[in-house]
Amino acid sequence: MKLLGSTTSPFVRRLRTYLEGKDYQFVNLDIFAEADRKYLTENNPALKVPALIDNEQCIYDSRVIFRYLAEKYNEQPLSWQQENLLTLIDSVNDSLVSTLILKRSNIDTMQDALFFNLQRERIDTVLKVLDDEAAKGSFTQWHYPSICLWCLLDWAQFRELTDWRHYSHLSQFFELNASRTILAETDPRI
Ligand SMILES: N[C@@H](CCC(=O)N[C@@H](CS)C(=O)NCC(=O)O)C(=O)O
Repeated sequence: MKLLGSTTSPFVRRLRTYLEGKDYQFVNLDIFAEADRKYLTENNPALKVPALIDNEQCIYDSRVIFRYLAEKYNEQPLSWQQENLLTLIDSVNDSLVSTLILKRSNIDTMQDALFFNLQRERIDTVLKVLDDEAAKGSFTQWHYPSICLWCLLDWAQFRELTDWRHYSHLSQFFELNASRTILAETDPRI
């Protein structure tokens, strides 16, 4: 089994973290370089990472890949509440990925314009909800939604995209899990 990704993608890191101890090969791509882009196109025409190749089966999108892996390893599917948490986490992740790409396109992402205002509003609203969920104990266990949340927070910090440190429950959740070995092994800074 091969996981196509990059070391910096939070969507890939969540799966590498989930796959800790499992037998698979991580294929590290430079998704904006021509040669790797060709390989990525052949395996995921949506041109995004992650993608998973398991024998003849190729799966795109971290969410679908997680579903595939949970079934493969006979693990419990996520509850509807966890699916919703994942949707919230992904919504911030997607807004921040767009923000990063716009910044790299030399666009002022702090400007007062509809698209940018919508992203900022979503990010603030969702982080507040996730902070409340952390306070209620939704991320007490180290399950897939917790992994996804941790990878999002660390990536937002790494890329300096949004400051979430004033959310005390998110900060506490982050610190509590920061010493996990797999998170050091998948640190995008190394
Ligand atoms: N919904 C996708 C999102 C994946 C995604 O946005 N990946 C980013 C890297 S963090 C990417 O490949 N971006 C390339 C692009 O947008 O062109 C998933 O969950 O796998």
